[in-house]
Formats: sequence, C-alpha cells, structure tokens
Amino acid sequence: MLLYNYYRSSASYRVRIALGLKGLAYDYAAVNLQRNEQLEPGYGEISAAQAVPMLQDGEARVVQSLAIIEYLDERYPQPPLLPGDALARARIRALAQDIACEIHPLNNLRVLRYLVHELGASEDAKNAWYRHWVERGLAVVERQLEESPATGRYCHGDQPTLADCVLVPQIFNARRFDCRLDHVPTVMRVFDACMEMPAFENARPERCPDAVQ
Ligand SMILES: N[C@@H](CCC(=O)N[C@@H](CS)C(=O)NCC(=O)O)C(=O)O
Repeated sequence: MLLYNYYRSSASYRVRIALGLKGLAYDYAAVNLQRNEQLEPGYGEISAAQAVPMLQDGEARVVQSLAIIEYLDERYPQPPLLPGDALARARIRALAQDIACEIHPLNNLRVLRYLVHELGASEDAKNAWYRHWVERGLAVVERQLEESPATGRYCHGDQPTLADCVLVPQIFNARRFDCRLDHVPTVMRVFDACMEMPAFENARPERCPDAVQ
C-alpha cells in the first residue's frame, strides 16, 4: 500500500494511526502542501479534491480519511476500529465526525488561505477564527465523552477506535495554533492515553520522513 500524505496534515495523521494500529506496512508518498504540490501536475491530476490523504492499494485509490480507515477496517478487521453493536458504532462515528466534519473543514489550509487572500483577514483574525472553531468543537466532544458511561480509557471503551484516530491529530493542530485546552480535561486524558501507544506516537508529524524540523 502507498499513502499519499503530508506530515502536518491531520487528516493524513488519522490514517497513519489506523495503519499503525493494524500493524500494516505502507510506503510513504509525501505531498508538500506548503509548496502546493497538491495542486501541481502529478498529484493534482490524480486527486479530484487536490487534498491528502489518498491510499493506493494495488490499482485502487481510496480518498477521504474516514472512508480510508473504514476501508482498512473492512479489509483488515483486527483490531476493530469500529467495534461493538450498531449503537456503539454510531457513537464512534459521531465522535469522529464531530471533529472531521464540524471542526476540520473550517480550518483547512485552503479555507485559511481564502480568508487571508480573498477576504483580507489579518493573521490575527485568521488565528482567532481557527481557535474559535477548535475550542468550540472540542467542547462538544468533551461533553459527550464526559457524559457517557461508554467512554473508557479511550473515546469508546478501553481499546482505541476510529474516534481516537481522529481526536489525536486535532489536538496536535490545536496545540500548534495555541488553542485553549483547559476546558476539555476528558479529551486531554484520552489524548494522553493514546499517546502512550506506539501507533499514535510513531505516526506523529515530527516522526514522518518529510517532517521539517
Ligand atoms: N475530509 C478530507 C479532508 C482532506 C483535506 O482537506 N486534507 C488537507 C490536509 S489535512 C489538505 O490536503 N489540504 C490541502 C489544501 O487545503 O489545499 C479527509 O478527511 O480526508
């Protein structure tokens, strides 16, 4: 398998974690978003969205990090990243989507660039936008983790799931942009538990082959 990704891309980090949890080896194809390689001939031609990650498995290409992770989970069921009954799986997907669909799209590189270059937002305004949506979105996740008896060592129970694959990269991004995190203690407890696992630690941005130190 070949993973097109970028060390600082949180959507890519989600997939790197899932591959690690399943013990799957993969080749790393770096697409440098800072240098706009996602838009250039080459990757820009094979990615309709001009975004990472993309997983190539033989001749097949799979996009959208959550779809990639579910694809991996179906092809390589152990350990399951969507365990349990229909309700459990819905809860795990909902937590993942609270981040992947409600926070991340508002703070994507192309959105931030549009704010600055097309709408004339200052650097301070852009950062305020970023922090606002992360802090608000993580509060939504916090409330659900805090209120539900289904929360365990990880977002759902005592084994990492799809929800943890999505949560951890969002915290890396939040820290990068100096977001407040003191209002989400349960989120941070789960984050710390995840980071004790090699699959999360080994896939972190600074450990990627294309990382700029
Ligand atoms: N919903 C997509 C998001 C993909 C995405 O937008 N990735 C970002 C990096 S995290 C990207 O490639 N951005 C390039 C750009 O905005 O130009 C997923 O989960 O895979």
